[in-house]
Order: sequence, then structure tokens, then C-alpha cells
Amino acid sequence: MSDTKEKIINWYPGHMAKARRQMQEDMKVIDVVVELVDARIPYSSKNPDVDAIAGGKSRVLLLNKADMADPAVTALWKAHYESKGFVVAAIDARVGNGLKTVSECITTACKEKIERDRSRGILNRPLRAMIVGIPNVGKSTFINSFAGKAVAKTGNKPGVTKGRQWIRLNKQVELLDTPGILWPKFESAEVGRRIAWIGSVNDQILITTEMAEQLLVFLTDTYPGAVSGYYGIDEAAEDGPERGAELLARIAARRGCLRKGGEPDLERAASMVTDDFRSVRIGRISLERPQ
Ligand SMILES: Nc1nc2c(ncn2[C@@H]2O[C@H](COP(=O)(O)OP(=O)(O)O)[C@@H](O)[C@H]2O)c(=O)[nH]1
Ligand SMILES: [Mg+2]
Repeated sequence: MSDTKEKIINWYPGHMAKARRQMQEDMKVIDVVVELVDARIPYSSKNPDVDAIAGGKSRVLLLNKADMADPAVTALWKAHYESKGFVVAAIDARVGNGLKTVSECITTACKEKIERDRSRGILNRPLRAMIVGIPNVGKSTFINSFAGKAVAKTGNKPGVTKGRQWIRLNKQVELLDTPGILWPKFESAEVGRRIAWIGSVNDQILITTEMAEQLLVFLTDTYPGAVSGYYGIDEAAEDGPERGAELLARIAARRGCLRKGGEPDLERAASMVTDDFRSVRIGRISLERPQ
């Protein structure tokens, strides 16, 4: 499946069932599940069903795109998921230099298995890992940047699903070359909004002035000074349902987003704000914190 198709896929029950079956099949041949989430929304970009699908497998959680998130909040998430039993690291998958950290996470997560092997006289059996995550969290980027540094694919081996290959990362770790694609969470409007803000869904449907207005309300509440600093507007506005609209109108005016005739072009301002946020121009921002 091409990446573009993957991103615009609609998660009908049939797709979900198929993805789940494939992952359950892959689980049989791996030791550890390496789950990628978006560091800006670790909760909303995490598929809760992985727990059930992974069964008792060792778990590594990578807070990817940490370069875009607020480092202080990322540290809170790291502690949060560590307290839930995950081995956690914050990474930027575009930069291959996190490989050592990730290998260490995998070895730590598999400590018991390594000891069990050792007690049976099995030495240096590579750990087998599979990457999983919802679309757009950086699975392909992660595999590409790590595979680029790693030895070439190791080819088919007995017990491995046909067509699947392993990428030898180092002496200790092999990675399944095809990631497990999971469906995003659909549990609430809040979660849907955050997934839309970071751009993990089809934009044609979702960039709206309302979405940008809600983002501006969130930003001014949570990161005071970020919006006024970037756009040069006064971000103090009377609290109420119109606050987001007021902020968007000020940005439109300030940036000269105007229609013929002079009234503010709010749609254009909304796309601009969304794009500025996604390009980290407004700052490194996390959209949620652990409870
Ligand atoms: N800033 C940043 N961008 C990333 C990172 N990882 C992936 N990306 C970008 O996120 C987009 C989606 O990545 P991709 O690997 O296709 O995600 P996949 O759908 O999970 O395979 C691409 O534009 C990547 O360049 C990261 O750690 N930091
Ligand atoms: Mg991909």
C-alpha cells in the first residue's frame, strides 16, 4: 500500500479486521512491539487495541516527532508511560542517530527473554521487533533511517510470513521491514480534533475555520504569548464562544488576508494558522498532557 493511500484510508470495520489479523499473525514471530506515537499527542495517537493484540509481548514506546513537541511535556509523558510498564524514548525518526537509544530500549524491554535464553544456553539470538502505529506517526521514516545505517535485509527465514523480511539493525536486534498499521482512535471529538490539528487525516474535509479557531483558543490558553509573539497581534480577548473567531480575524487583518472588497478572508487565515502550527513556526507545542 502506498503511503498516500495509507493516509487517506477510511477505517471501515473490514480494514480494521484485516489489519488486526495481519498484526496477530506477525506477533507470532516477534519478541517485542515497538509502538510509535506522535509526541505532540501521545494519548490521542495511541491505539488502545495494541495492548490486546500484543498480548504479553515486551513493549517499547517511542514518542516520535519529539522535535516538534514541548520538551517539558514530553518528559511528563515519558514518565507517565514508564509508570505503566513501557520502555520509553523520545526520538526524531528523521535523524538516524537515535538508533543506539532504540536498540537499548529494545534490549531493556527484552531483559527477561535474554536471561531465559541465556539460562538455556542460547547466546546472542537476535531480538525480533515490529514497528506499529497509526498512519503518519513516522513508521516508514523510522524504518528507512534505521535501515539505511543497518546491514541489508536478511531475507526470508523459516517461520516468517511470506514476503516479509528482516532488517538487521545490529548484533542484537532485527526489525520486521513492514510496519503494523493501526487505526486511529475515534473515541471523542477532542481526540479527533487533535489528530486533525497535527494533520494526520484528510485535510480536504477537516481544515475549517472552526478548527483553526479552536486551535487558537487552545494555544492562547496553554502557551500564552506564543500566538501574539508569532503574529504580532494582541491575544487578550474576552472569554466566550467568539474568542477564537476574534483571534482569527485579528490574524487575518494583520497578515492582510483579505477578500476583494476588503473583508477578512478567514478561510485563508485558518489554513495559514494550521500550516504555521504544523510547521512548528508558532513553537514546539504539545497538545495534551498526562492526567
Ligand atoms: N519533524 C519530524 N517529522 C517526522 C518525524 N518522523 C516522521 N516525520 C514526518 O512525518 C511524515 C509522516 O511520516 P511517515 O514515515 O510517512 O509516517 P507513517 O505513515 O507512520 O509511515 C513525513 O512527512 C515525515 O517526514 C520526526 O521525528 N520529526
Ligand atoms: Mg508508512
